[in-house]
Amino acid sequence: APLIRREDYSAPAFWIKSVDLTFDLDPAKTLVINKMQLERNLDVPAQALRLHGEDLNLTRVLVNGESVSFRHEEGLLVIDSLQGVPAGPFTLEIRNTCAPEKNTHLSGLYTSGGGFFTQCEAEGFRRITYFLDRPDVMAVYTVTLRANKQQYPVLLSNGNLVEQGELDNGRHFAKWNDPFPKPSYLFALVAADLVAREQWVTTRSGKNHLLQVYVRRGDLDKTEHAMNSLIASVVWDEARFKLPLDLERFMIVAVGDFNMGAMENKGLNIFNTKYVLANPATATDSDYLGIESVVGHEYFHNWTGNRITCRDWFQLSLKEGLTVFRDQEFSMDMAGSASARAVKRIDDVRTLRLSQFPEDAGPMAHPVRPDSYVEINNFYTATVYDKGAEVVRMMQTLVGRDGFAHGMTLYFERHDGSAVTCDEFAQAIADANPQSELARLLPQFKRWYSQAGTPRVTARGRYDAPSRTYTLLLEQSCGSTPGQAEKQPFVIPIAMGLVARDGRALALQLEDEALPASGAYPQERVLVLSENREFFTFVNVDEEPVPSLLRGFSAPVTLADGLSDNDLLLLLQHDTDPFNRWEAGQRLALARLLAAVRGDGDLQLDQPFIGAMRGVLTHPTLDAAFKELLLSPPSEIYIAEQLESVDPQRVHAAREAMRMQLAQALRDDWAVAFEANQATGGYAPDPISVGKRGLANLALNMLCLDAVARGDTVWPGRAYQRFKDASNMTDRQGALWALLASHSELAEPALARFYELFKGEPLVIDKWFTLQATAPESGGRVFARVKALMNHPDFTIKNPNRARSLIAAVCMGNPAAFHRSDAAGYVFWADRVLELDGINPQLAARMARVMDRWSRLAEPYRSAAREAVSRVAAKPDLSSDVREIVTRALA
Ligand code: HT7
Ligand code: ZN
Repeated sequence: APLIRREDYSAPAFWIKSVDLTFDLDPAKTLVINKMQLERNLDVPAQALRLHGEDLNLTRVLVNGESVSFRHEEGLLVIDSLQGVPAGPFTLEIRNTCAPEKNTHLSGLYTSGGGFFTQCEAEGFRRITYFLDRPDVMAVYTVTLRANKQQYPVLLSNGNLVEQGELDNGRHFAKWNDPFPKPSYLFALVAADLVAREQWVTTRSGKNHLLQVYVRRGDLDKTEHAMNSLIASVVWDEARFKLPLDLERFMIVAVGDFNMGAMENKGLNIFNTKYVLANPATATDSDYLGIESVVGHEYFHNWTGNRITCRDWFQLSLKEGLTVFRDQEFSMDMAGSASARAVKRIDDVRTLRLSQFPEDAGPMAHPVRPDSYVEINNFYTATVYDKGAEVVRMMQTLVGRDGFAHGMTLYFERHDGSAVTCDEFAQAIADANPQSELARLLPQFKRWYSQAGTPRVTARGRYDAPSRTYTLLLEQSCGSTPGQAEKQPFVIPIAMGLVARDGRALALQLEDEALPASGAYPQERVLVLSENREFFTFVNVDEEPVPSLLRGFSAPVTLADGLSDNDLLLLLQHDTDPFNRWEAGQRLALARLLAAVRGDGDLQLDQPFIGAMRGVLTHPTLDAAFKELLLSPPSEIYIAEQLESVDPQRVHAAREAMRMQLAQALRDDWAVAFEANQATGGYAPDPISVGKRGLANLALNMLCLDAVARGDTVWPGRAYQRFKDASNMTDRQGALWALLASHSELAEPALARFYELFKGEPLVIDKWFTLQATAPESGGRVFARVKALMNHPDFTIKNPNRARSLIAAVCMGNPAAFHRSDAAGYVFWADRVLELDGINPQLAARMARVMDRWSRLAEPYRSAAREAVSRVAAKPDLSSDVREIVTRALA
């Protein structure tokens, strides 16, 4: 497959103004009648009409009702006679068939659980009918669905239902019209036997809207949280950004077979069941939070993505980075308290560091706005989504929250209804804030869109007692990434404060700075680093401070500030910024873990560290959720990222040793914390209750770890009892995990009981597979279990959730089980990628990314890993999806 380059963009030769689609739905052979109104684009030279099409059977082509000759050319249908047609509209009618039940790619029109569903982003519409399947071609759609009424009583498409009725032979039809011009990737249809939870809402303008959540019969009791999240999203977008719901009807449909999380089709969002279905018995707190954020994300796309869309797929972050930023802000606003907001921010930063930082340092590194791709599906990445969101967040930091909201308003004034680029977004935010640092530095700021790699910021402070000045030297650099050897300096906003030895926050007066109107110098400010090296001098500083830099993780960079253990202990105790407080604790833990891994492997925790952790656990006022974050050591993946050469077994051993020592040293405190954090009353996923359940589960885990090591059966017994009696999935799963993670012999009966209880609940059975695949490895038992589970009657590689629950879980979520000195993990990985490639190339390519960082492994892992990647690459008929990943990995 060819490399597609951003610089080669050219406008389409034709516009499709409207399209009238009729579907005769049949799993084996669906007929699609596609009547389009087209016009030549007079701004570009006259060309033949080239329509995209993939895996289709073409039966008829008529131009203005007359048959024309056509030819096929590598995934295109070419009509030469349309070159230079006169200006003005003409009609093109195409008839084709496709085979939904054979569509295992889950892109285009496919069947799942006896119904029909679509997934068109990025290029799935061309698997339904011939079209200009590119986001800058926006058309008005009218859609008629015809299907057997008994099997498919619900017939849905985008927009408004304009007509429905009966047909012969037990069939019926529904006709939908979407008045908003949209790109083909936002088209959707659903035909299935579903039921809906419905809710009418009245928005600020006084308009009534019908919200619907469609699920399979029997799942209605799991839709309340999704509906509440949708209502909250509608309210939030109107309140925070003045963006109202523009549709009479907004539908969410859940489907069990889905490649990603969800899809923002106009007015008809299609969701992976994982992000819709929840009740206290089946879903954990983290599932509840995931649903809120994904429902919000897809809803927010209605403006940032649908009303204003991307000119081309290189601009994907225009909608994805911005919408992730919006869903993060939504979740933070929903969380409420400062502490709960910080917990959410820490969670988001952890995700970024676990997936985006490694991506930016590996063979798949690419700018937020990529320059080229072979397969666009491979670029729905952590960089485009999560780093893209950080870029938007930095803009907000530079122009302020109100300034950013004004920028958004200008963006919609300028571009509503069109397909634009990242440049246009950044320009609108800057133009709405002409006095801002963003406006002053805009061309340079946009390097965040064009340069890949994670910048490294080095900070050195010098206190001069005689002059009472503190000078901070900030320097930046960024390593080379594929195709980008040299980097120009970025614009890096660094939120910061200075902390005195007694924990006070000091006033921050920069040299030559006049007293602000407020009458006091601030205790927190944002320094903007835009050169390779810059000095910032603070005056009237009475004592040598400890700098607290990059507060709230104000830029997606790594920071080397040279702080000592004592400095970090001070920040852990006193920093007014909760993010940096957490960061200080993580850095103290990380330093000890890295010393053990790099040294002789031995980890002996020191009293100052244990004392600090005890201080956190027993702190009288810290929120439970925050304590849990502070007391959880950095993950094995994050530890590995800090190393030049990675031995995953040593990393695992060091982290397990830290967990064990914290379990033993704080035994009594864990017991107190467990008892003190029992959430009372009925289940609610509010931040306080979530925090309590999280800390109680961590405490139980530590108590079991310590007990099993001592041969004590009391805590494992209590955990088993709790597992049996739990009234919600968070507690049940937490207790089961405590047994698994401590290698208790009660883990087996608990697992068996869990399966029996939930064998009819696919999403819970996914958890059952994942728990077993991610349990701490010991002596190869976890890996052996995973291989055995591949033959479990409930396992199928064809369902993406199930495949992820076992294969991705062990390969990505359990480094010590996966990276084996006998290479069996890599052989397993290669076999699965090759197997999946024949079924679902998108999913196979995602699994293939497991090996992105193979070249950093220590021997013998490194050679064995390369061999496995080479074996995949050697398959002659590999999909272009997987080929792009493994080719880059081996480059
Ligand atoms: N915009 C949606 C992307 C998506 C997708 C992309 C490729 C293949 C399958 C897909 N399913 C959904 C999801 C989102 O970011 O909201
Ligand atoms: Zn999105």
